[in-house]
Amino acid sequence: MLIRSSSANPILPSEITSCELFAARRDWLKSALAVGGVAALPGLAACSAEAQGVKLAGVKANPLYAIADEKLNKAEEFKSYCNFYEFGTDKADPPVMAKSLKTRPWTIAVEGEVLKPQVLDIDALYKLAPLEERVYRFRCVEAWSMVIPWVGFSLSELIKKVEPKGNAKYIEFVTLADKAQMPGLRSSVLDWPYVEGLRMDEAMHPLTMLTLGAFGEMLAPQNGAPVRMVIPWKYGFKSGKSIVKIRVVEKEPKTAWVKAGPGEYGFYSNVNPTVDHPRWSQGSERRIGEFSKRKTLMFNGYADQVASMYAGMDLRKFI
Ligand SMILES: Nc1nc2c(c(=O)[nH]1)N[C@H]1C(S)=C(S)[C@@H](COP(=O)(O)O)O[C@H]1N2
Ligand SMILES: [Mo]
Repeated sequence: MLIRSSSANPILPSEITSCELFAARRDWLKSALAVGGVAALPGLAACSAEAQGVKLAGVKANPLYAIADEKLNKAEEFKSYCNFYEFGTDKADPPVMAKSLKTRPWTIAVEGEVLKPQVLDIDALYKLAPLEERVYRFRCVEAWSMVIPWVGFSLSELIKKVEPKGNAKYIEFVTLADKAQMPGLRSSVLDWPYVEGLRMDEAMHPLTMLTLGAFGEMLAPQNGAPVRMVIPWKYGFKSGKSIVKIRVVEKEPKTAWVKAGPGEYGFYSNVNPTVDHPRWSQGSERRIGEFSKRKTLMFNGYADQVASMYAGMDLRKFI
């Protein structure tokens, strides 16, 4: 089991959440130190709390989701090898281009076929349910993978609160599309905003995680600050980053990747080593940091927990 001392250096996100506050501290530090040495201070380059690597307090490791015999990736690997097309299509773009993403104020609207629609402030989201650390395998369709200690809680905690109506069949995640902050939106590689979705039973599955942090810290901007999805048995692109809206809907959402390449991507996108992507064999994967390849597991190793949701479905057809 993974033991992580998250009570060391406990800073509540609500204590340091605004760019203004950072600016004020910076100015104070500058004058306190007078000229010299200011550039070496942490936290001067960027604006958002997340960019500073703020530690999360009160996070408990959930032993149900530990992975016994696979090593965690390094935080540096996770933070430097990223897919976040709003900040550029190269893996090295988001760590640089997302630095100044403004993550406060930030709200997340939960609406649609629900009895109690809500607009939640990001800091209220931190208090919605106890923060858990869960170690999940994460598999990108481009056949690389990592093992990440995520911090957050089951999405079902939030969905329960809005009370879906009887006709609620799917959930749609809409992520930030702000031209002023996201240079990647100038490209038409995807139809913005980046939209992803899940069937209701998938959304309510305990593994499906609303994620606020990783490696004991708030999510870095390039990893989807301030809030993203993580669905460990599906390809990485289902895990939308920097979410602003969750819609509960009746019909299967049109997702950004299905619109961009219906011949390459499907709505379900379950990790499946027996069905290849036209451009990447899905039978094996390269774990970032390892040299030789390893075999990809059905449902990314989560078959015991999730396979029953797809009983009777032809997974060659419903990709
Ligand atoms: N908004 C948004 N979310 C996104 C993406 C994106 O381009 N935009 N890329 C997806 C893809 S393809 C992957 S593999 C994961 C990568 O997450 P990571 O960079 O934090 O490892 O984010 C997913 N979420
Ligand atoms: Mo991906």
